[in-house]
Amino acid sequence: MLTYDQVSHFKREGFVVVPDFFSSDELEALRAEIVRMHDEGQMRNVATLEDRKTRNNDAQNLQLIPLDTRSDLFRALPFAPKVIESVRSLLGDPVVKILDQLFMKPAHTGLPTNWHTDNAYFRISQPLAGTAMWVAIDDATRENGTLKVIPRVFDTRFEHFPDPHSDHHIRMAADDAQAIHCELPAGGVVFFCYGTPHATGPNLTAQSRTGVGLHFLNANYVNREGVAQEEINCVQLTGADADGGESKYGMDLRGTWEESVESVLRGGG
Ligand SMILES: O=C(O)CCC(=O)C(=O)O
Repeated sequence: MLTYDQVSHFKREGFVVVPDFFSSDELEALRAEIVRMHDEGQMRNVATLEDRKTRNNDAQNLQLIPLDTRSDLFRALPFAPKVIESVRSLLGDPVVKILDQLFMKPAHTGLPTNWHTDNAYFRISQPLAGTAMWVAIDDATRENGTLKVIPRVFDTRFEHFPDPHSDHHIRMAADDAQAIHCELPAGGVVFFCYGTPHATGPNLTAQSRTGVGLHFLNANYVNREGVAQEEINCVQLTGADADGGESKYGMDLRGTWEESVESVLRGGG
């Protein structure tokens, strides 16, 4: 799925933007599931006042984690052949999916997510051995708080502090002037490695904006590295232990992505 140049860009810069990753049908199905989960009240406002406890009722940073237990479509997503092929070309075999979540910023009141690296959570020794795949569910612009990244610094270890405006996020100091704003159309994705500092801005527009984040890791870094097993949701995607999710979900999800998309589009969930 990814070209040689895209893979080289990821390894050199610590991220790569792929603007046309998901088709309009796939995007419509993902959106339908997000609307359903939102309407069911499943999302949580993680934004707080400075005490990190009192809920911020005026502004929101909505987060939902995990997704695979709430939606058959999201459970099938990591098994989409283009997702598997992309992450194995970035990380090398064998690859696992360790986490999935979404971030919704409501119109006008959507708050930023502050600068951090995913490796501050996962703590692996080779920051290029893991990648996030951030999916733009809506056209992602500077005005609605698209993802921004700082290139080429993924080997640096940054000190992180509790984010005073969130009940669990952490943040680091970063120079916004170095940021690349990844503006991309809905259906596009950004792959960025665990060492890459990233953040998102506030949503100043009249439409809500959602990003979905999936995290992948070269399986050689699971267990012997800092990834906390209780925090993650490991599914082996490639290599000798890959079973299509059978051991975790009780069914083999390989080859089911297109069918799952069609099922949601037909209204079957
Ligand atoms: O989409 C967002 O608002 C936050 C994304 C993010 O911080 C992440 O994927 O780690």
